[in-house]
Amino acid sequence: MRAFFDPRQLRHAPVAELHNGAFTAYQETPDRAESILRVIAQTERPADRGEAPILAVHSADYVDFLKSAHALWREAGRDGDPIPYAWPIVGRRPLRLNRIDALLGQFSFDATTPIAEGTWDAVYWNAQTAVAAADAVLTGERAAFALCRPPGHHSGADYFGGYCHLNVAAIAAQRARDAGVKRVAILDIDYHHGNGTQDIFWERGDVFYASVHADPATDYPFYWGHADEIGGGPGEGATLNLPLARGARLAEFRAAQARALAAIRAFDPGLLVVSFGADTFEGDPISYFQLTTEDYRTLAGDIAAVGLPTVIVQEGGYATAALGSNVRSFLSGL
Ligand code: OKP
Ligand code: ZN
Repeated sequence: MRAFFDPRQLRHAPVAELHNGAFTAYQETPDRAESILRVIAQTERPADRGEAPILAVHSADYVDFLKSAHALWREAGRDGDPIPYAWPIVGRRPLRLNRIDALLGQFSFDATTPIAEGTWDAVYWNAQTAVAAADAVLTGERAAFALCRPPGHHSGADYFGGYCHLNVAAIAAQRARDAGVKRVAILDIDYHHGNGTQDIFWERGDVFYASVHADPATDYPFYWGHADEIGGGPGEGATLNLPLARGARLAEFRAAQARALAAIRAFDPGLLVVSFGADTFEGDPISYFQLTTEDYRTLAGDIAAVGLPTVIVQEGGYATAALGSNVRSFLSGL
């Protein structure tokens, strides 16, 4: 299977994050990509398709903000990496403020995700990696792997958070739509609900979003991913949320994924994007499912059996030493 990666994706390297009330070492490290690179025979560097595929998903003012945030933080006289800490709560009147502190809140939903000096460069190439994998499938490959890092599925059209800045799954899906694929499905099997992806396609009847994830009653991102969220307007019925209780093993996960795949089959898409997170692994340091390395091959086999051209984008997975093996297992099942 063709795999894509650009070494500039490593340039996003924040030092610390706010985790459970304290600053701890940033979990979403460049090492994660290195762990996957060690098990993949070869990766190709993506072509540069410019900002158009990014702007097909994200708003122009948000993209401008991402490019300038770190420099604005420095201009404000600050050391370290900007982390949002003040938000216009829902219902607050919209204001157009220029102060970096206000912009950080305007364009984010949580305080877990810094913007480091190299972040724009890294997420730009992260997006190109997703576009390249989509293009490979659009030109005849049965499946292609985008070694995305950082992940993307928590990022919405105009917000970052949850280690995500640009929504790589959404960018790949929209790329396929813009190439003429009439209906696209996204299967999100990261431990966490992909709130950004859901928001982006909430009112869209042409992109189906199905997610198996930890119940947001107990797990991040809390405010999205409940079973009664099914999409709105023309997108009503094109969102499917399948939350699972902590402790889920292969049997429960596989049954939920089977429901998602049945719904995707019924939607009859021309292309499938899989948001693959290996943070469902039993050894993951921030998650509470119990999948084994071998289980990923089984789950991928079920996905392959649907027979759709498939773009796999990497999302989470924080047991870094095992990450490569888990990804290899998953890709082998496809
Ligand atoms: C990104 B992806 C804080 C827990 C939340 C952010 C998790 C982001 C996961 N105690 N931290 O979905 O793998
Ligand atoms: Zn996750």
